[in-house]
Amino acid sequence: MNTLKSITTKVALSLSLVLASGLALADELNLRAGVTEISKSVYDLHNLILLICVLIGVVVYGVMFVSMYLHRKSRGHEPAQFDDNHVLEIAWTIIPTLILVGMFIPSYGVLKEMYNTENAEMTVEVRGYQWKWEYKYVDEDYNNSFSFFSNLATPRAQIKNRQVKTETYLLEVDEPLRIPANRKVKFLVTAEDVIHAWWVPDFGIKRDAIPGIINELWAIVPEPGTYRGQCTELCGKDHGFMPIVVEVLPEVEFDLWYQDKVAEKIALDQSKKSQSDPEFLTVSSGG
Ligand SMILES: [Cu+2]
Repeated sequence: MNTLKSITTKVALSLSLVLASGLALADELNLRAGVTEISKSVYDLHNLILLICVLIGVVVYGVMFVSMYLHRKSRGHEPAQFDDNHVLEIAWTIIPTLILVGMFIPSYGVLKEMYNTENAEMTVEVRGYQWKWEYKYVDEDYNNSFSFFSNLATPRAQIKNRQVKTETYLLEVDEPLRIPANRKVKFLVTAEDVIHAWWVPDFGIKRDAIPGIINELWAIVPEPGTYRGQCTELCGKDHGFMPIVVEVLPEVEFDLWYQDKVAEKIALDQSKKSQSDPEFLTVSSGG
């Protein structure tokens, strides 16, 4: 009796271990849930559709293998001779249609929300270049809009294998895109030279950056932090060297940074103007 008990315990333990490692692997291979409402709805939708597909697979292949096994030749089974069966034909037309409609309804809701860029509180133009990104903050007063490039900052020694590669290898930039937490930010995605694609997995957003076309995206990120992404359209030899880093700042901190950037931009414009326009120089030095 004790032996049976110990065997049962061992089997139960091994089964739960297999199940746990299977779940861990599935979690690792699965889509990530991300941090925004949209990325979470995409994740839930993905799980739901995957579950429906797996169930359909189990039922269809189950019926197929069971009927092949039960009606095999060695059992002396005679093949059926009927031509058509209206009940079956109607059933295999209506059931998949209902399943598709059932998948369409939740998908449509998420897609519609993903494309809803209305009521954004700020706008950033994202422009892809071979091989870097440019971010332009479109200010209400257009003259105060400022922009900067975001270049790969991974040391060359790491790329050339002369230094140990860090965890964020090829995912570091000199100046990240900064956005505020809890505010709806609209991104206008385009490109200067060839087609790129802007993707931040944790935000659940990704759009092609196409020269001459502006694609819209949006995100509300609830948690401050650093989020990383990559260009996802093969755009040339350095395609793997144009990462995306988004630093989400608490609102107050962001506003201070934004004001500094605008002030810097105004100062730069004035110094440019004073260099190229002697009259401006006279007026400003006279005043
Ligand atoms: Cu690329």
